[in-house]
Amino acid sequence: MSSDRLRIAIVGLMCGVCTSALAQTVPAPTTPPDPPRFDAQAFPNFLGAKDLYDYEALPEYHEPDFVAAMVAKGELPPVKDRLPNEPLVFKTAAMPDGIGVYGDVMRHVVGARPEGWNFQAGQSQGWGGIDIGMFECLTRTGPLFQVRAEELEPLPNLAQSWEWSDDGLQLTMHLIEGAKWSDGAPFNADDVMFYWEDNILDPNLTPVTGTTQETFGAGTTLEKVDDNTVLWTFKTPFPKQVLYQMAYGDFCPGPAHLLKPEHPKYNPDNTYEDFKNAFPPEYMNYPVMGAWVPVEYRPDDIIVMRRNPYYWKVDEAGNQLPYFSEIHYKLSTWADRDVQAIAGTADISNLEQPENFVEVLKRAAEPDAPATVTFGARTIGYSLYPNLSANGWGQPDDRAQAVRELNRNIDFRKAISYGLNREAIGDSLVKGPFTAIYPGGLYAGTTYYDAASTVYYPYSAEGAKTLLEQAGLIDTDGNGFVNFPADAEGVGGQDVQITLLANTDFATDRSLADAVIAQMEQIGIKIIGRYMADNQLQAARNAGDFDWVINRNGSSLVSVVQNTAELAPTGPRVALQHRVGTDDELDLLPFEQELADVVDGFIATNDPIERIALMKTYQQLYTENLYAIGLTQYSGGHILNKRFSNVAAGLPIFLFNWDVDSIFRERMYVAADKQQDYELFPDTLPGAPGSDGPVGL
Ligand code: BQZ
Repeated sequence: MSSDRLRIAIVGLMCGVCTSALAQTVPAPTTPPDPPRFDAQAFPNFLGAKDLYDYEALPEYHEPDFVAAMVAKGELPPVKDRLPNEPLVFKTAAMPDGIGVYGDVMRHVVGARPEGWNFQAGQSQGWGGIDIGMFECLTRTGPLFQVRAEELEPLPNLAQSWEWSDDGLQLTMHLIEGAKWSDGAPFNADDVMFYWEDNILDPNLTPVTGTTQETFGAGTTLEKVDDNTVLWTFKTPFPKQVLYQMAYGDFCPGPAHLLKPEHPKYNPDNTYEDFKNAFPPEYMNYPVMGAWVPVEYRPDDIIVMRRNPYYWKVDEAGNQLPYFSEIHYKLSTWADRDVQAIAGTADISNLEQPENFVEVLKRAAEPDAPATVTFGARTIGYSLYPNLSANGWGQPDDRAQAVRELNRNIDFRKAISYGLNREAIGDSLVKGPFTAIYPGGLYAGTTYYDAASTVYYPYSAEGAKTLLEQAGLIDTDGNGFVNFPADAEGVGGQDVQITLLANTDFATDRSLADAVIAQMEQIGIKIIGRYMADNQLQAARNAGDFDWVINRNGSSLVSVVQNTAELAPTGPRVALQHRVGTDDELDLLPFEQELADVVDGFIATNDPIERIALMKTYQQLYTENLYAIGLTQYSGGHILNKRFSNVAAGLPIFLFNWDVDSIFRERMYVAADKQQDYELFPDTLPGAPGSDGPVGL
């Protein structure tokens, strides 16, 4: 028997005694402390879903003067012929400042870079509102932050209306009729079916947000009924949940009239890489259903977009939206976005990196500050995700495989959690009431959160060390770091070395990685940081090429109803930290299977009481078993230039979706007397797809 096995045996033998020793060193789990009071939090003026907008034909329509002049010159059809039969009409009563006026520009800054325009085939446009502004989806959820809880259901968007069959196994969806892409081509069911059949169902392609057929329920099918109608068929009755998946990022079809000729199924000369890269960022005037079209791209500098002359939304006076004829996306860093927005050289930013809070709030407090900062609920949360697969996902070598085995050991995961001083982590980001201790799972302050169901392993370095020993990890060579047991395959007796993936696009991700590395060292675990830019990190993460990864959580843990399936390993390639391996099997731990069953149960029921109960069970399972390990939770601030109108109160930077969706940019405006002269291409409209730049008077 090996020496350390002997040591553990002796420890075990003495267990009569040590259980109490263990109890002494490892504090009992508790519920997390309540988050500090956060008086800066603003609250929405809740309203009904139908109060926001509806679809109807209006007696007359209007457009900016320069567009009317182009119509007069015969360069464009009249506005009524560019609009659908029943445009989407924003209700004035729900517009905080009412009907707006045309003019001015909204200036954004983004911290990532566009890979190309083929979002549906997996290319990122640089985030920060670019993709959300270009690609409209079947339903819409961002604006739901202001909708009364009892009326909460995804809003119609490209899908104007829908009805369920009596047995609830079919959903007939009516698309907006007569709408057009920004180049004038008709939008219809063929665009929807191309996205479904030749992107989602095509195993060679994965949309940016990782959409799969399972996203809409295992075995779900979709078929075209006619040009404006599609029919969904489900395996379980009334899966109303699925309407949330038809919103941003999972069902936002691209222009089939442009994409299909490049797809290998229809163009055998093209490979899937050719198709994915067929529309690089240099390709201008890419057809969209969104309010603005890219007309100018200067690498590492700026993307300029001009109004979509066929945009299918109006205000109650019949003014075709948007009110801004131009928007900018400056290509810089996420941190610079805050700096520029509070300085007034940009107009909008999500203050999502606590490292910037103090400086920004100091400037915002000055009377001549060009922008305001408003805080919503604490909906930004970071967690540490240990890779839980031991089935070959990501082709782990011996060391990585040994780490996976540890990750799957509850004592090891508890040791990590006890070893994390979350209060210190929060304070290392920003002092004050912003951050809260976050054990993991659902967030305090959100709809389905239940404190009593939340298990919190309070900070205790001693407790952590005891649990590491319990997991068979002892510092056998006395260098301060624990070692693998001598008989561990290929790594016996070596220091336990764990790599930690972290995103370099965000200072917060790096700060958290540094804190985790330092605190793990305190308990004897050696962590090596692997720092990568976002696109690279996503590729490594999706390939399973990681031991641990730090992740800013998505909307599922905030809203529960959005991306619900992602709350657990409900499918082969759904969970961030556990996917099928080389044997195409998911080697779930028993609690993971329970989590998946609870989430499937939540999706399958519409009973609000049952749902609340299910989420209590979910929270208990998640936090007790440390499905992922929470690091911190805080509210982000929304920086917005003071000259903008029609901004709803209590906007969270992130809930069902990001601010840039929730805020309705298409109905925001600047009053005439406040308008600035920032337009780079005044009086121009997008040109033909692929042509250079906009076309003007
Ligand atoms: C907001 C958002 C709009 C992606 C991205 C970025 C990527 C993730 C996430 C956020 C950026 C901004 O978030 O940080 O404030 O503007 O764009 O899309 O974090 O790295 O992969 O999921 O949305």
